[in-house]
Amino acid sequence: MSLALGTSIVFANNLPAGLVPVALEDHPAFQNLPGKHSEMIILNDRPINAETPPHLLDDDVTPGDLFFVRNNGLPPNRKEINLKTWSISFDGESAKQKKTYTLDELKSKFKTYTYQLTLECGGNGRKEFNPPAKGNQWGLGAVACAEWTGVRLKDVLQDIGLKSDAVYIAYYGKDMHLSGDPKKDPISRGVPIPKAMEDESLIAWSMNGQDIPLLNGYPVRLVFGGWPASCSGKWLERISIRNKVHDGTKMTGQAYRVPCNPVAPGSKVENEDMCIIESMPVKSLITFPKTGAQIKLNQTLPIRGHAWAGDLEVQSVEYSIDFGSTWKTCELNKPANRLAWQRFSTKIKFPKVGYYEVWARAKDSNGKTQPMLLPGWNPKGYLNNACHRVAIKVT
Ligand SMILES: Nc1nc2c(c(=O)[nH]1)N[C@H]1C(S)=C(S)[C@@H](COP(=O)(O)O)O[C@H]1N2
Ligand SMILES: [Mo]
Repeated sequence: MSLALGTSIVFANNLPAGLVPVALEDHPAFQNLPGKHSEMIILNDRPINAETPPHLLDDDVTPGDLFFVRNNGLPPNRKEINLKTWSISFDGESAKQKKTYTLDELKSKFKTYTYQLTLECGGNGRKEFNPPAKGNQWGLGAVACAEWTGVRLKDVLQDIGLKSDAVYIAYYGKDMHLSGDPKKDPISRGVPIPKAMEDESLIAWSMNGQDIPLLNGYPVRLVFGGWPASCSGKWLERISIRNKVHDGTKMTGQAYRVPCNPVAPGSKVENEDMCIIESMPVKSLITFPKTGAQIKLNQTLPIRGHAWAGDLEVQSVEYSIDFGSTWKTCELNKPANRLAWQRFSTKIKFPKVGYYEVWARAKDSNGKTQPMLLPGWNPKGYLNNACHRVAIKVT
């Protein structure tokens, strides 16, 4: 916690176990995540989890200091990371050979690609679900779209050779389990082979032309745009090519899974009725203005934000100022490349003085739209893609 506060806690021995210093909840001035903006909202410090307020996600490409952090364990220390010797080993029952590449070998042997890729935590928006789900109470800001540079995972997999029975790739990172037990993984997930073989699936060493921030996986990580960000292994050391759906930590049971069929809120769902989350649902975020903005009656309010739709493209974005009763179309840009979020914008005139909410609603290329209030409840509180609501006062 001292790390997050940027100073030592003088009477730390007296701090009741489990009590989070109040400074971490609501005093940005005290917060000090290395390499991160001071207005990041820290949800937990062990492991570190921090989200970005929506109005700070206004850039087309999210800067590194504003990229959310979702850790399941303890990240490696920068001092333990040696760029010259860092390597990624490939193995598994469906690998034709075992092989290890240093980072330098990866960079020189394979062609480099750069894509803007959207990552969203599967639990983003969890705090709105009722009955509530355990876990980080993410608001809206566990999403970002950065420009990632690396090699295509498929080029490396082709160099290794996949047996015909290959089903899944699994990652292992250098972070440590919270218990400190080196035999336990904090998380080890992955993706099915078809997702691994997409052009945009990267082993990336650079975010926005710079080193990846330590908390986001420095020196190298996987990036699978459009899928729950939990698939995108950080501090990547090993990839295993599996002949079955990977069964690593947080792949099985209820983790990163939703009921295969809708259930009533509060239901208990058996493990065998839970399905792994793959492509994320269509969603949008208003990044300007900040909620609570005030304008004069005869002024025009510019609105803008981003929309994304998992593996799909966003077809349209609409806005409403009357609680979803009527909708008007926004301007919508094409994505910079597949799996990048898309900018939407419009200008709004309000009919009279008073309180309004601006709601945004995106539609994906299959014609699916965001739910206005909440999507189907699920036990772990994943996939909340409800419309973003921003409060406006017209005076
Ligand atoms: N090695 C490792 N990779 C990981 C994680 C982790 O804890 N350890 N967290 C996963 C989860 S749940 C998410 S949402 C994303 C978050 O990526 P970010 O911290 O760069 O935003 O990383 C994923 N990859
Ligand atoms: Mo996540």
